[in-house]
Amino acid sequence: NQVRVAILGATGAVGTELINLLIERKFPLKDLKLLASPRSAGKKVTFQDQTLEIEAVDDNSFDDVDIVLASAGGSTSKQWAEKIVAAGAVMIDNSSAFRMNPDVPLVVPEINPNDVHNHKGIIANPNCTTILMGVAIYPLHQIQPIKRVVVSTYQSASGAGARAMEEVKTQSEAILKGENPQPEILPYPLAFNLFPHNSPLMDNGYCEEEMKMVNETRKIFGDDDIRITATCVRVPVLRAHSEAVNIEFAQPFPLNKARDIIAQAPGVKLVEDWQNNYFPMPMDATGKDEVLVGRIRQDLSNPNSIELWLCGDQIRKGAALNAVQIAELLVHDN
Ligand code: A2P
Ligand code: 11C
Repeated sequence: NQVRVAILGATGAVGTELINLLIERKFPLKDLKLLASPRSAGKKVTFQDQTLEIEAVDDNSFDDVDIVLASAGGSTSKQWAEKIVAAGAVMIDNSSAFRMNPDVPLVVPEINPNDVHNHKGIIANPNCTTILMGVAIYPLHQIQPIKRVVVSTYQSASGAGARAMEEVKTQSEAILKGENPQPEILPYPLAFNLFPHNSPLMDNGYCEEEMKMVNETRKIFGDDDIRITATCVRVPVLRAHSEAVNIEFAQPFPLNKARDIIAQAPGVKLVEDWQNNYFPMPMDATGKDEVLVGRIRQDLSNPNSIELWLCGDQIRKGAALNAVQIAELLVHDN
């Protein structure tokens, strides 16, 4: 059961991690094709003992491919989706282009694995902040339905791509030298700073990133009644996102029970050392598969609510790992 895979956006932050994960998880690869823009054509990528050349995506790129892992932005996904599906491949799309399309399953394997069966050629990978929160709170929702979530995010530069990560590094060095660097990728300086998320603002006062957390969580959970409000913020961290989550139920949720459930939940690791005030940190979540969850505590202002804090690698579980897990579900089911 060997699979021919193409990565669209192979030179990007997520694309690079997709290559690593396919190798690391021993995905049954028959062939791996690395696609990007014409800017990258001919560049070489070395992993383990293999060297592959990046190809510029074109009309024939998908003719001999079974699964396309796409992470090259929404407009590139929209541009190629029809060609990918017409070629008979399944597109696992990391962009937001098709997530809310009713014909496109939106999948987090720990939450709604069976939804992969309902695809018509495209399966969407949710937004990173949505995935990380969903993996942590869905096990609680299964025991006692969640009524309302209030979430604040602390999002790393990686969510804006490899070039944004580079910008934070060079900007930090420049500021330490006393210079005043101008941002080129992100809208404002992120080094030694933070700002509300850089996605477009909507008429309701929320930005797109915040509304993704609302709408995508409802779709993945299959529950349109959950009320969610989010504040998303970009912080000068390289590649793991953090979130403060307040979760309200219809009745009190016993803390010990919540802690036991989180400790056993798939894709989650409980990280709590109350004596030493040690809880999840983006530095510790970087490179890890699990979402780290801790500081589970009673909300003093509401007997029916609990608070928790989480960190997860935005590029791995927030993007590439979730996409590879979806591909694994497809392969195992065939
Ligand atoms: P390239 O490096 O050739 O520009 P990131 O999210 O880290 O910024 O990465 C974006 C990825 O999407 C890169 O691999 C980039 O390739 C790819 N990409 C961007 N625009 C296009 C396009 N028009 N066609 C194909 N790939 C694209
Ligand atoms: C961020 N979550 O951290 C975003 C990036 O819909 O996939 C990815 C946006 C998306 O900025």
